[in-house]
Amino acid sequence: MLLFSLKPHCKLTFLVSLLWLSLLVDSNSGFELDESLTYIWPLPSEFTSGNQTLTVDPTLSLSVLGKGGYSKILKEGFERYKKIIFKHASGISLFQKWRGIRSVYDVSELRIIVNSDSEELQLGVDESYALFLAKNDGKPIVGAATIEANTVYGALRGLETFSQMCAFDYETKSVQIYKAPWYIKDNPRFAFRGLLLDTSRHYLPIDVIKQIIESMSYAKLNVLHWHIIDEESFPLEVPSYPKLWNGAYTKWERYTVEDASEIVSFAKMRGIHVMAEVDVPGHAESWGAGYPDLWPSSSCREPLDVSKNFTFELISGILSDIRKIFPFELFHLGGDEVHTDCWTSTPHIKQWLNDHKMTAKEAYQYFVLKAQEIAISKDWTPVNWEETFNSFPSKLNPRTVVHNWLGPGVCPKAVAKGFKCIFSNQGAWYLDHLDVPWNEVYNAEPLEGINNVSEQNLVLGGEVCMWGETADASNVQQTIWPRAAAAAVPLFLHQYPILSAFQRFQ
Ligand code: CP6
Repeated sequence: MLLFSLKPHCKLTFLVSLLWLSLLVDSNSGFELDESLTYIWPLPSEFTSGNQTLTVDPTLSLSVLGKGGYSKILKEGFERYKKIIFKHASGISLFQKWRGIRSVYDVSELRIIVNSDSEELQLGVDESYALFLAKNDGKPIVGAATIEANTVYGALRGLETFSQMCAFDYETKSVQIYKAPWYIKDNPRFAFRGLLLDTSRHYLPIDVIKQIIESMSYAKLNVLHWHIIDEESFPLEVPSYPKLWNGAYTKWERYTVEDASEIVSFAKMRGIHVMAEVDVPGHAESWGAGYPDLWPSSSCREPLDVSKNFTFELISGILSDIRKIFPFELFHLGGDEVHTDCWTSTPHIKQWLNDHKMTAKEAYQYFVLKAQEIAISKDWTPVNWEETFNSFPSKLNPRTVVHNWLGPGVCPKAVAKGFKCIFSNQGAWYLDHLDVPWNEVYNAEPLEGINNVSEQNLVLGGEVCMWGETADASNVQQTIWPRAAAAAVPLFLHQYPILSAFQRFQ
């Protein structure tokens, strides 16, 4: 419209400037790589590079060798990464048909050797891999691109690295790997590299959760801590107690058993564990929407009524039902922020405390230990927030994993007593704290204050927490990243570059 209303000479100027503009945009779209840097995040533990440039065939094929043989996890993983690597593939083939340039590629086949055929995904599963990339000099021994791993999950980490090494070159319209030959050996520092998602404060649609899981794999994070329910809403279907999800915000903001299972298998395809949390006895008000007997009284609704057998029957029922959904060996029982005022002020509970000669604090311990026994009886290892350890360290089941959040000091104390620990210091790794800059996330050290190697080995790893009070489907990804990727570095690397060089920008 604008063009037709312009005078002819203006029209020409306008078109010429449009042309310039498009050229400018075009030439700017070729991102300049700094040759001195290695564009892999987190950086692999060991690598050497050279000065060759390899071209990658857009019809790149996969050949799987070793015991791994045919594996759906591997094949689907390869197809996912191929789409990422050749995002511009349609551009490539059109251009090449037109100009008839390059038809010989350095990398036409990716060989993946998987040594074990077990696809069991347990904590500490071997995620190591080696990646070799070089110009194929015609010798039949190794292909130009080879990933070797002990498990399919190690191979997935190798594929992630491979995809990060492939760069689209806007000039030749081809995918290239710079600085070959590459020899990479990589192995994560911690077995537990987590992200907490909270679907109680704001419901997150299944597709959003899947996108988050997919993005976790880009930073090699491997545990989704699913804080499914809390005081605000109970979005999960529990078949044995069908009124529990009356506590959902609406009937559209719910997860069926099938939805939850779909999330778990989506995660497994990416080598990601799902650790579910049922937070008791605090943070559970929403349970009473369906079963008001769980509340101390209708006017005092939290923590769950410690005096009733029904409370523990129901916890056992929930855990039995969801055991079928969550195969991961760790299960989070919460246990944080328990304010016992409703217990001491509600007559029948006050009476019960008297009869059992318990203080409110002892009743808190009684509740947590009973919940732990239930989880253990379902063959789960219980995880509890640090208040449980801070309140009764010598009473906790010795298998308990202590989950830090209040400050940096608890993991050193917990491991000194022989407990396993997960690091989530809120000052650094609570992603809802928007004022924490990425370099502080990067600088948090899960082993801080732990000097003895056998105690260091009790730290399973750490987790960044995306609490849901101030984040919903519209902004959750933007709040998680890029800072979650900053935490991925101390979680993945034994030795990582210190940040002092960057700190002057702060
Ligand atoms: N919900 C639950 C929360 C928090 C915790 N547990 C929390 C507390 C303080 C901050 C952020 C989150 N919202 N169930 C603590 C583990 Cl600053």
